[in-house]
Amino acid sequence: MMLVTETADKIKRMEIRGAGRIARAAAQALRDHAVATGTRDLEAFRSEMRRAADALVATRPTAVSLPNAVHIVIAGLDGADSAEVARESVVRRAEEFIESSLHAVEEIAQIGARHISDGDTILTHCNSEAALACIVTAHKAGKDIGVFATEVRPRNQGLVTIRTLNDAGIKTNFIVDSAVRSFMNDIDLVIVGADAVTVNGAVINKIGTSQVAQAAHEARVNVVVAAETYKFAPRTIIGEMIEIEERPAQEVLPDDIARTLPHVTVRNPGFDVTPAGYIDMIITEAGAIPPQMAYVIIREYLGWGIEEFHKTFEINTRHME
Ligand code: RUB
Repeated sequence: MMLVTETADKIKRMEIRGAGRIARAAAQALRDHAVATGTRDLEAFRSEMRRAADALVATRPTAVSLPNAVHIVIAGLDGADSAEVARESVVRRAEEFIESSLHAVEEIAQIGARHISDGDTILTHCNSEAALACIVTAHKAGKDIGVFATEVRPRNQGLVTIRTLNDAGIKTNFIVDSAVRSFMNDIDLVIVGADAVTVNGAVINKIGTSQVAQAAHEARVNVVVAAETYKFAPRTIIGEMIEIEERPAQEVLPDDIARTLPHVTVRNPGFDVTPAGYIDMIITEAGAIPPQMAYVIIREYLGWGIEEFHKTFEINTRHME
């Protein structure tokens, strides 16, 4: 479990962060763990891999890319008839997932870049490799663009974003989160990433995204979400909600100050929900879709319909009829 524990710790500490990177790191950890687990006993191998899968999924609750990736990688365990076959399946599926994830980001970048016009000013929030890939690809295509990037309190992911934009040679304005509305009239397009997309087309992303989207909506600025299909949440089909991670108070207010304020409670949700009505389109590797088509991605692309849940979890359908 050492490799898995190491990766799980890095995800927990946010040394590995961002929904796509977390998913690929989990797939890689499962692959390495499968190779390192030498047992020839099928049952022992299965339970070892399931333990590893659970440890990875338990690290952070919101990014659906994580359980989706883990599910994809270990999906062949049940059907395998020997430890060797099961091991091969985990290795193959993990490698395929990582490759397809990288490919998806490239695909999204191409589609997203076409939505960016010469002369556009784009606003992005947090640090999303999918959103940044669209912006950098448009810039590389010779479009003259500028970017506003937010700071992203309390973890300052905006610093990572401006480093990437700067290194690509893109003119960038760095603003505090609360300045978004002040600059919205200068913005042509908002592009953000996603940690999860629900069946009704709502997007869960870094805290503050919904305020950005609301300000954009008011100013008639289009909001585009760049999200690989493995960020769509199958379990929202059966009514499950996405858990919003509540992070430690110390990220917002140091303990020595908090101790002097006994009546003050810090609230520190890591993510928020942007309703479909504020989103113009979601760009996936399967093409750009209106958010209202999220169900189609979950069903046709990820292969999860209500029937799959019946089979997998033996849901009692009588209540639904
Ligand atoms: C990261 C975040 C990103 C999405 C999409 O939050 O909200 O916008 O994960 O990123 P955190 P990507 O820093 O808390 O992990 O496009 O890279 O998957």
